[in-house]
Amino acid sequence: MAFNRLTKVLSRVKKIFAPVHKGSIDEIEEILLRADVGVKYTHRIIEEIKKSRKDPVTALKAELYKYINIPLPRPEDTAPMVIMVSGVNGSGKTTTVAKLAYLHLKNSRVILASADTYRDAANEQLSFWAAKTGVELVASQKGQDAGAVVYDAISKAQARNFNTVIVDTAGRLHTRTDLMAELKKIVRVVKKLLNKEPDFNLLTIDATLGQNSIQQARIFTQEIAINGLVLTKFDGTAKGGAIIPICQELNLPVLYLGVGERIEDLVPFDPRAFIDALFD
Ligand SMILES: Nc1nc2c(ncn2[C@@H]2O[C@H](COP(=O)(O)OP(=O)(O)OP(=O)(O)O)[C@@H](O)[C@H]2O)c(=O)[nH]1
Ligand SMILES: [Mg+2]
Repeated sequence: MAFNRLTKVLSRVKKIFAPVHKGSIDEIEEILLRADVGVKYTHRIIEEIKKSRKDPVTALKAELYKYINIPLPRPEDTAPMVIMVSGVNGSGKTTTVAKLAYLHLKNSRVILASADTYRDAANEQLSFWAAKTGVELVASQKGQDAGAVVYDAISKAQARNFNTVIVDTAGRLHTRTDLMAELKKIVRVVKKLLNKEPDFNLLTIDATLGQNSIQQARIFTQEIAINGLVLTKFDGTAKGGAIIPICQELNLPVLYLGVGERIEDLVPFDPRAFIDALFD
């Protein structure tokens, strides 16, 4: 993404750490807690700032970087690339799938799999986005087997040389074991057809929930091999500091930030640019 555009989109992230510029150590501690960094990491960070010989802003930036710079998944070099998106209800999956399609369209032939066969209007919602971006879609009907939809999408990709398959899945509470089994089934279908896990197995997390999102996210990571996070609704949230406990407790990198409801409102995550955006 062009640097200017990145800066512009990131400007929608709340500058939760701007007051640090003028803050005492006690005030910095309060700012971190208010931003939902959490007690554990706030204490660690404050200790490091006290020990550091750098100024507090530089020291804090270095600490933040340490916590959110997590190794990225390495996709296999075999087509089609598969991106699967799951998460709890309303966390922004379908919107993220549409945004990802828009991003990948520029240098790839993209096909969407509408594998949310649970909710009434799910297929309509994704069809709307597909039409808007002009991207190919394998539609579904309510009650249809989600694995079958993914099977069709991958088969179509293989037959017609699509190189990116993006899979939308049904929103599910992490406590619904039947729905968690369905996610595993989708993964099995991918494995069977392509002899690999989804290259990007993404979990959407609603950033406005802050640290409260961690427990439910953890269950997903125990069920399927999630390898990256998308923090949605990051525009305007005051709890953006929760990114630290989220990355650390789940031991997963953030790959994208959702910063609005429009199709272009998804930013590939760059830790340094992101940290700078929190300060000024
Ligand atoms: N402000 C803002 N709103 C977002 C963002 N991402 C998604 N939304 C909104 O959040 C709501 C839910 O988004 P969906 O994409 O339908 O969420 P979902 O996870 O697919 O929902 P279910 O399929 O019902 O589980 C919609 O109103 C979106 O416009 C974002 O980054 N910022
Ligand atoms: Mg959805």
